[in-house]
Amino acid sequence: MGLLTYHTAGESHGPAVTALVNGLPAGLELDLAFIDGELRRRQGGYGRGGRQRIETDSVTVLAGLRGGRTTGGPLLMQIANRDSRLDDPERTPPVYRPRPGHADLAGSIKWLTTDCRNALERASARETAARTAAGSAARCLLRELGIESFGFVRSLLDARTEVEPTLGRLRELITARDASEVYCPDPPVSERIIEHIRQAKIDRDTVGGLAEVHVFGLPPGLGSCAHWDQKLDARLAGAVMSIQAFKAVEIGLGTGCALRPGSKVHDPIEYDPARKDEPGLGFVRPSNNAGGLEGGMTNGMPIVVRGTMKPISTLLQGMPSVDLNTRQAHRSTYERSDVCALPAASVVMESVVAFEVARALLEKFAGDTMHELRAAYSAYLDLARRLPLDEPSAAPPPMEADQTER
Ligand code: EPS
Repeated sequence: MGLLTYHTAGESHGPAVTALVNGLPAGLELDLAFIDGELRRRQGGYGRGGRQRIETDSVTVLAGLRGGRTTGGPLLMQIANRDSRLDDPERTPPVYRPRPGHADLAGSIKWLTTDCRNALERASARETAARTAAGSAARCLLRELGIESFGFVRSLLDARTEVEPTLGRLRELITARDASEVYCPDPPVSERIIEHIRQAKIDRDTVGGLAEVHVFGLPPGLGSCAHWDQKLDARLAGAVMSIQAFKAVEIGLGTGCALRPGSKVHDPIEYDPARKDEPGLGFVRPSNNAGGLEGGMTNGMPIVVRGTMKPISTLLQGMPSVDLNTRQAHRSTYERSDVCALPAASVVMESVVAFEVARALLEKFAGDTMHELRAAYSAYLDLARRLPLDEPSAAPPPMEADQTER
């Protein structure tokens, strides 16, 4: 069985966007209602523009599924674009005045044209519908092993929730988040976020913010410290940074690590025998500044990832720019867009994070079928609980009085 990978194809105003997922084990029950539910969540959120009143995203599986279960072959999912008009020059004209912040300028020059259309169609966040489908399929796999995720909006401008998600409160938090028009599980903060978005719309401006994802129920040891490209924190950072309009990624305390000494950053290690049957094997940490990742590996605590989304680059008022044909100063072209897509981006972020976690899981417990995956996973946890396995003595040598840890 190969590595778990996915690729997307499709233009924003082409006939469809697609996701091709390779490497899912056979026998995974794909919850299509769940995937469609996530697609609908991605379409929502206060601050979206007119496009989402046209689209009703739903996945059509074209390959890799039989009787509701994966076959082991490539899984091809398609989401139709109702606003399909790529080859209609009247409704989808060339764009010669690049929007600062969008892919327009760099993309048109890259492909040696003054028309930004091809680049912007592919760079468009419409593509994140396909990523959400792929990530939600990965979440179906994670759920089989009791691994759950929670994505939400942490802040927008000065409105910030201090809520700290825990596995015990997961259902309650999901209900609160889903009752919020901006996917923030804190009603007073939610109201302030909506007010900021409303004001940005009045100002013909846009706003971004922070989205956050927590992943619960992980065993220690996913990812690897053995080589840089196997480090799960690096892969998560790459996946989150690849989401349209994301400009920064933090794990756990993140940039806050620079402001504290080590004793206030590192999470003490404790052992609670009552929790040895949990995926964390009983190793508990009173804090989680590491965001569940040490040495590029999961440590048994929840993964915590935060991403910074910049404000959408299509401003109703335009921005100073240059016409690529005349090289004369001209305000950038306005294309119908969103005032804020941060709530939607929190759904996309949950998807891309889940995909990387599923990938790391399948790297460690590779198998052609779900049977093999479940067996390998539980065999690993059994072995880890029985540590030490074959070391000559479990008792550590006595420490010299002057011996200090290096
Ligand atoms: C986007 C521009 C808008 C957004 C789009 C991303 O599209 P349109 O020009 O068709 O109004 O709606 O996002 C989506 C279509 C989506 O489904 O998220 C852009 O320029 O990136």
